[in-house]
Amino acid sequence: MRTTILLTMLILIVSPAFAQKYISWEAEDFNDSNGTKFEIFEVPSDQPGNAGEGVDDYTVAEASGGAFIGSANGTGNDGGDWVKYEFSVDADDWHFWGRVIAPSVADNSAYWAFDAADGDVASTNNATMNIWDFFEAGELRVNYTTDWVWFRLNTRDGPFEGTELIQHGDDPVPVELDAGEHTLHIAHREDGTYIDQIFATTDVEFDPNETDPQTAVEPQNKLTTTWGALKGEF
Ligand SMILES: [Ca+2]
Ligand SMILES: [Ca+2]
Ligand SMILES: [Ca+2]
Ligand SMILES: [Ca+2]
Repeated sequence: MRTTILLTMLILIVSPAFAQKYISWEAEDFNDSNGTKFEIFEVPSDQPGNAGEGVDDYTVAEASGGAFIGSANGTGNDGGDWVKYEFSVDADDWHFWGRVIAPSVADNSAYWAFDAADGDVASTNNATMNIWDFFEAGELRVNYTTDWVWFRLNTRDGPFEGTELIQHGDDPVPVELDAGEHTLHIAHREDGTYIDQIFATTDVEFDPNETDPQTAVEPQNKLTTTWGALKGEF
């Protein structure tokens, strides 16, 4: 009887871990790149601020995997440089997030595209490419910080009909992906913008600013831990 109760509790505890799906990778672990504007920085990393925007020079003390990508202020905007990630998912609606440092309105965006041909990737907003803004809307600019923040993937005008993405709305629009292999290109837009990690989940409610995705992407470890603890009870 006690075993049945414990097993029922166990199922209730671990079920959400199996119902949810997650993927994540380090921004510095790109599969391919073009150009030289995206650098890999290892922490601690001193970065120039943006005097025109009131951002003092600062040090990035921490990053997942010990490194992140971006371009220091002074590198110049746009340029067509890009990094590419190859990944594989189940068919589903995926909510993408990025762990980003965006300290001012002049250091807070990148371009992106899913499943684009390398030759179509450019530093421009067109039918293929999108702008990913970080605290761009006027009312959000009070949030500028040199600390890492998780941002939902968003776009100013969308590449896919019907999938306008909302940055901070109550009803965020996911990216609908078929089963199998996909690519994500991130192309250079504003210097002084840094990316540490990319994370995606099918759970619309999941907020990586509240729960470290590292705990979510390793449900196997959590299950092992739970079983180990329960064995002690028996
Ligand atoms: Ca901007
Ligand atoms: Ca800049
Ligand atoms: Ca576009
Ligand atoms: Ca990283």
